[in-house]
Amino acid sequence: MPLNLTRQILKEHLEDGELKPGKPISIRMDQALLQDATGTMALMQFEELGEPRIKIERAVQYVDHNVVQLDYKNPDDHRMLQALARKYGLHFSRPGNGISHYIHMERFGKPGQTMLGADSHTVQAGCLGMIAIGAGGLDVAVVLGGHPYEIACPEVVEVHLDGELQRPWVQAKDIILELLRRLSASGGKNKVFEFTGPGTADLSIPERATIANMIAELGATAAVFPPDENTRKWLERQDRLDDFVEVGPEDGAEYDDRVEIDLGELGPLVAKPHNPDNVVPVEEVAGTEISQVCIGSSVNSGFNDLALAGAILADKDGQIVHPSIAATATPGSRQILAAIAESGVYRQLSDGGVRMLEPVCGPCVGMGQAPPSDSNSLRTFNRNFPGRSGTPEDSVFLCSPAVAAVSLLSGRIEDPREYGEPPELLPMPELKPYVDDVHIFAPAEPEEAEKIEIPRGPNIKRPPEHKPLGDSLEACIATVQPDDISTGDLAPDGVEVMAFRSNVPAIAEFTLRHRDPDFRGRLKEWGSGFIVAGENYGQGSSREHAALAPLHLGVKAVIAKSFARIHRRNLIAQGIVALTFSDESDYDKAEVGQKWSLPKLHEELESGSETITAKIEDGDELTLSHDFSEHEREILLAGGLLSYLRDGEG
Ligand code: MIC
Repeated sequence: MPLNLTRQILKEHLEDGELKPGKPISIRMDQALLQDATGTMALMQFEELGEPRIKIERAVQYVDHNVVQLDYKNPDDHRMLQALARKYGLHFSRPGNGISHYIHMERFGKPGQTMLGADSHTVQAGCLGMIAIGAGGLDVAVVLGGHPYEIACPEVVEVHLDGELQRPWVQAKDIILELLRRLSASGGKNKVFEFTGPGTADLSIPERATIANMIAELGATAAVFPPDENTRKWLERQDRLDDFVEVGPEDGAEYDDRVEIDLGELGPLVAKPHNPDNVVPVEEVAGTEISQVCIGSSVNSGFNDLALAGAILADKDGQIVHPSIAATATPGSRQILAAIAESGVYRQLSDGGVRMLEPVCGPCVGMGQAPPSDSNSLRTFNRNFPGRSGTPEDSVFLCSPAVAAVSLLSGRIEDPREYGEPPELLPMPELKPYVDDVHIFAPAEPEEAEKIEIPRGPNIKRPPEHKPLGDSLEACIATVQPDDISTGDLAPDGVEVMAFRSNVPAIAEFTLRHRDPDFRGRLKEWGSGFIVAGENYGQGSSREHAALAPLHLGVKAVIAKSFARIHRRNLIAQGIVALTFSDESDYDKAEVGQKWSLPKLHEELESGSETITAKIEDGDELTLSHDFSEHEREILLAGGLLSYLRDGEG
């Protein structure tokens, strides 16, 4: 059977298992990506593995998330990360270089390779034809140690793009918003989306990057854009022609499923609060008053994204950012910053009244630029989960740079097709002068590395211990949560909370603070507890703090209608049992404070039973399910992935 590209890459990297959708497979990883907010825990867990150096072709530690230096906490993390990277063999990208995903696409992504990253948007690198997957820090640590990564073999969905986008008013962002509209935030679970067709060939690499990045919002495993002439040209401009590899789907390649989009039919779309899949045509929200417009983030921070807003502001005399709104623009990387500065785009934006931000994640993760109370914010970002902007009762709309650019002028959401004649963009200057890696530091040589001492500040605490599972579990239900709880509900975004990413006891104090403020108090009183939740529990980011913090508070099991892929795995890796209801209506039986037990858990996991028996204190018995692989059952029995590997069972 002719193979699609995803299958070919998986086959070439397969260490164990069978390439049958749903079956567990272990994949060898060529590269790893870490960022500072997840990297501290990942590298401290790597230290626990006791390996002297990483055993992977290329790993890069970026600093782009926790860059607000309000006090010593974030800078202490960065200093530790730089030393850890130097010692253990990772490259280190200094703060100010840009957003990890954007730089990785510029400098390191390679067609045909695999990558695991401690960030859900690692998938962005799929724009260059690699399989790049987001994961929790511990899984990345284990991959750095030379182990393969285990996942359920994904289905491969062909996304066939026909026709042409009506640029500049309809953009790549609208393609991914359309996929979200059709398939929903959980519609990509255990799937890789491989893009084909003439509409795909027409997309630039940054446009593909926007789509690949936000494939994470579908809960998908990865996105793959088979490399082509555009990929070759991109790598050539980056002085990396040698990294180009001619791979692609075989003629007549088969896929497990297919989605078709006619780009000519597509109009501008907007995701309304509070989920990226809450997508409507722009007409439906046009006229909505806004207090803020933010352009940039790991998506839509390329040259053309910023140049369009600049050109609109410079298009007619007196056209400025409307006085009732605040606007920001973020370039994706130092290269883009240099390009907008040299071309004149920076000046257009700044003269027009846009606040120019440094190339970091910034407002996308609530690092500043929180919107005012009771107002709407329009952003070209990838997520709009409640409170993510830093304002608890926020109302964030996601859109393309075209919608954002025209809305700057009126202070209301506008349909860009009504703007009239599109303005001319300033041309992008030659990239050559900016392509260098002087700010990406290579690791130390092994002899020097041995002597490097790791500096740790007072906010840096070692990762929690894993304890082997007992025969059974018994605990009270500590909270009952609805569908679509995001990892941001469990470990919130923003300057205040994210500064505790290397301090699990401290970050645990913020768990579910908006959803259930008494949750922590209950757990402290009881010492342990279970979480009950609806569908798609743990959607969104890869932050394993959403598992580490509950673990610290005493959460032993989460019983949900369904889990998002990365968070499910993070729970297991940290030794928290992630179970589902065999009969979803049993969810309604759960009440806070009620005692539930899993009386035969150890035996059932050990024997490979497909179901787990649960009892409610009043005598009701129910059946729970799981989809643990054999390894995952062993990991849970050992109390977590670290103890599983340390005890030599891996
Ligand atoms: C995100 O976009 O949600 C983040 C912040 O990049 C996270 C990583 C983190 O929480 O540090 C992600 O996507 O995994």
